[in-house]
Amino acid sequence: MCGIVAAVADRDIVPVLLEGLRKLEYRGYDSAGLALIDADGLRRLRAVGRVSGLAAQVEESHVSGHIGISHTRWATHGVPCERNAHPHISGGLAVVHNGIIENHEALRLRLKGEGYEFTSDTDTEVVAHLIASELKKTADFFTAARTAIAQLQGAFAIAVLRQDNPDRLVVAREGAPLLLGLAEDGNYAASDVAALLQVTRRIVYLENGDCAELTRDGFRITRVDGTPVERAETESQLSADAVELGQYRHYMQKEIFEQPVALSNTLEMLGTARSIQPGLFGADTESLLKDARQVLIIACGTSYHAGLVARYWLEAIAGIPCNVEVASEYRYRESVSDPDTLVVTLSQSGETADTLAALEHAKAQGMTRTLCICNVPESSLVRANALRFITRAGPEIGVASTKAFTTQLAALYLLTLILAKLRGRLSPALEASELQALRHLPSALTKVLELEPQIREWSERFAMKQDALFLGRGRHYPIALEGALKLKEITYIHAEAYPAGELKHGPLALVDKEMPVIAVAPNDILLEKLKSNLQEVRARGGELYVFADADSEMMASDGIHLMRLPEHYGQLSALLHVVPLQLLAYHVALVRGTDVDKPRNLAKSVTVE
Ligand code: HGA
Repeated sequence: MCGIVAAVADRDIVPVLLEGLRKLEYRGYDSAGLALIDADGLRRLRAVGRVSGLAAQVEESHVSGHIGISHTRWATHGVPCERNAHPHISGGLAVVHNGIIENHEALRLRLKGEGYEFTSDTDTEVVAHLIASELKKTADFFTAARTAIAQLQGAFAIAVLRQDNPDRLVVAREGAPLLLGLAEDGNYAASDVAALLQVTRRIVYLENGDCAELTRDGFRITRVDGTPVERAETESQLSADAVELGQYRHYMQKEIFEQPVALSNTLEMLGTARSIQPGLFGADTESLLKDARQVLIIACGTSYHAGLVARYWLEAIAGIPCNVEVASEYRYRESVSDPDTLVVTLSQSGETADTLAALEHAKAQGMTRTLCICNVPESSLVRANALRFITRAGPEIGVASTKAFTTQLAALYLLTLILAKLRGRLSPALEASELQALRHLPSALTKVLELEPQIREWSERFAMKQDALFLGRGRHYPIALEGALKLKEITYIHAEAYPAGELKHGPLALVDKEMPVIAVAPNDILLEKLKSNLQEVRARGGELYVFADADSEMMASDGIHLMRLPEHYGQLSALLHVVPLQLLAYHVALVRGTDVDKPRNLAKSVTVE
């Protein structure tokens, strides 16, 4: 989603701003802009579309400067167009903003009453006018900005520049990520470390409610009321390597094929051990998990589906009750809390606004046994949890999540084994064989990827369809959900998933010869039941595409297409069965010619509510 990069330094900061924005491009955005101060005063450039369009404008207008702010926008308020692109200006000041100002309507009314004219439909513009209005009461830029920010409701990260103070930037954070980067030649701020690794690894993470003033030689942080606070400086360990596509056509394809490596990296710490160390999740794992009476998993989108799979494992293997909640629902629901709940938050980026807020909500209810599974080590989520497991999938660029999902599942399986062990439900022999099964996953998954040519063939038949139905049972029902989500996200085909047993309670009415039905059919105890469900589809003329195991007793026949996964994988088969569904969505998208890595309307890390 939106990105912010800001700089005050001895060098020309324009190349730094542009490079920083490029590093954030994969998150998805619709327009880009920057503002800086040069000899002529405040300058602003904005472009709809890619950062390259903004870079072309920069080249044409030859702008340069030592202080500037920049932004990639993913519209929430007002259509994507140049007028709504950030920065927004009021008098001699410019503002960029990530997030949503919830009380923007009331503020807009008030500011209009004061005579301010609005030129955009965004919520952000009120921030610019509000600071300008506060500057009528005090000459101090930082004080005026803080006083304005104190009046904002909602979630935001903000950077402000003022012509009359050409040596300083003001930034603030409340519910959206923002950090400072400290360098020899100046100071920087951004919504993501990746944008600043080009200039520094010395990072100071702001906390919610922090405001900061940056100059070329230093910075100070206060709470919004002006009380000074200290925040620790850390050395970022993230890799600055550009994420290259290599032999692949799209990041999503690359990330699907990276899954065996991503899984071996994630599971590397298991080594050849026959028993699992609870410390994998942090030093206090044992004390926080031992007496937990239930598990509450909170997540959004694909991560939510990983949570749904884990529920089957946690209850069946560890014998612990488990609930899985969509973060945006949980955070506003009046729920019954139990302090002995282990709260597990899942997020690829660790910046998902709803998941972060839901975690805070859980903590406020007195639930302090918190654990996150996340793919970005230095993210807000990782810092907010008592325990953490970092999946080592590597940067995931494609908006449709793939390798983050399978590595989350591997981490959730480890969590299941640890809980089972702490609860006396894992014999040493079972523990050793489960660990062996995990270690074998990368090679099992490599074999599944060999199905790609057959899947490519199937994809031709889906490309002209308007709808698709996905069916699964048990822990493969969430895999059906994930398959439907992948298809929706990147092909724009309407897809729904059902537990196969629900078919005759409604969705069977949709089935006719135009409706492809995709079934996840591993060889488990529900296979016979599923086969009956599939017959019900076939009897109504529905065309079936079945992903079975090598040893499933199923035959292809008229209207039933069958593809066999190379081996049957017990509890872990969900990790394998999702892969052909990812590949199916990818190949259907290729046939339909959609923008695979940046599907319309979507963004990578969902940092707004
Ligand atoms: N609400 C602002 C910023 C949106 C945003 O943060 N997107 O990720 C706007 O619509 O411009």
